[in-house]
Amino acid sequence: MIKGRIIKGVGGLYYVAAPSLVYECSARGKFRRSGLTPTVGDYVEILPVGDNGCKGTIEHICERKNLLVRPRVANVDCAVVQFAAAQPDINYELLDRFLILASVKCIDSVVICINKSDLMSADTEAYISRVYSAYDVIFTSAAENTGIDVLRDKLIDKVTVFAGPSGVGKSSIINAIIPDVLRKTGELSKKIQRGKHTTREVELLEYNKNTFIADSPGFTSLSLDFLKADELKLHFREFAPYLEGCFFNDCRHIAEPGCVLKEHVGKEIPPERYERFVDLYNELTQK
Ligand SMILES: Nc1nc2c(ncn2[C@@H]2O[C@H](COP(=O)(O)OP(=O)(O)OP(=O)(O)O)[C@@H](O)[C@H]2O)c(=O)[nH]1
Ligand SMILES: [Mg+2]
Ligand SMILES: [Zn+2]
Repeated sequence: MIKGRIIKGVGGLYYVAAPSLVYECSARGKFRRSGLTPTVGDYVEILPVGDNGCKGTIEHICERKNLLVRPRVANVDCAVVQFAAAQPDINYELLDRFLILASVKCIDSVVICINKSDLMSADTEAYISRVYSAYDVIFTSAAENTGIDVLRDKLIDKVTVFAGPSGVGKSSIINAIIPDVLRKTGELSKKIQRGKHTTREVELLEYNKNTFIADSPGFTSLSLDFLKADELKLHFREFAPYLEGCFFNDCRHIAEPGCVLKEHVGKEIPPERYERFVDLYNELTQK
């Protein structure tokens, strides 16, 4: 058996990157019958078939540490949540939703990438640096090729998914990170599309042997309906030190007297983030 990782799936065939080459694999029927669908990002064990040496069958799918639904990718190590400093303006509510989703999915590493920094006002930069100081924020410009090296360094030896609204430059940034993506992924790859994303198939683009990047089509909204309102607070990173110790043991940190967390709003906790927490909490309790 050879171990590898699914980097692309097209029409029932899976491309599995193994140490020496990429195998084109079909999946055993047992997976279909058990409802386990091989997924891009999966670690798998394959058996080579035939005599030309690059075809195989997937025999085993290793347990996943996580699974994103859109784009559908398993075993994601890092999420780059990307917005543009301008054109389009940042939708902070959507940005917070992405951060919450990354936390829910137990993605270890989260980077906020603010692209189009060539168009950024001093106000926007100051706002983001203040409100998101609990997160890793990188300012980039694909147009001026700045910040790319810093961002790339964060992604080494990880599987990273880029997410963000349409038109913020996700594909442009990935092209800048992997300028030789066509050569690196050979015939499996097609040019990453700029502008409106048309392809629905997700693909892991290889930067090096252990470093893969998945692009995604732009999001305009992100539903968090599956989340319990009382769990929401766990996904605001800067709340963590203040979740315990309120007057009421089951404090929701909304309007209770003696709320320790609220005492820190405007100090360690940015008021904007707390307000969006309350809005989202109310949304989740009304569903
Ligand atoms: N000024 C400026 N424009 C940029 C920058 N990066 C990308 N753009 C432009 O922004 C537009 C959208 O870029 P894309 O890379 O297609 O954006 P995307 O996020 O992949 O969009 P979708 O695939 O639709 O989700 C293109 O016209 C790019 O040339 C940047 O750093 N500065
Ligand atoms: Mg794109
Ligand atoms: Zn409280």
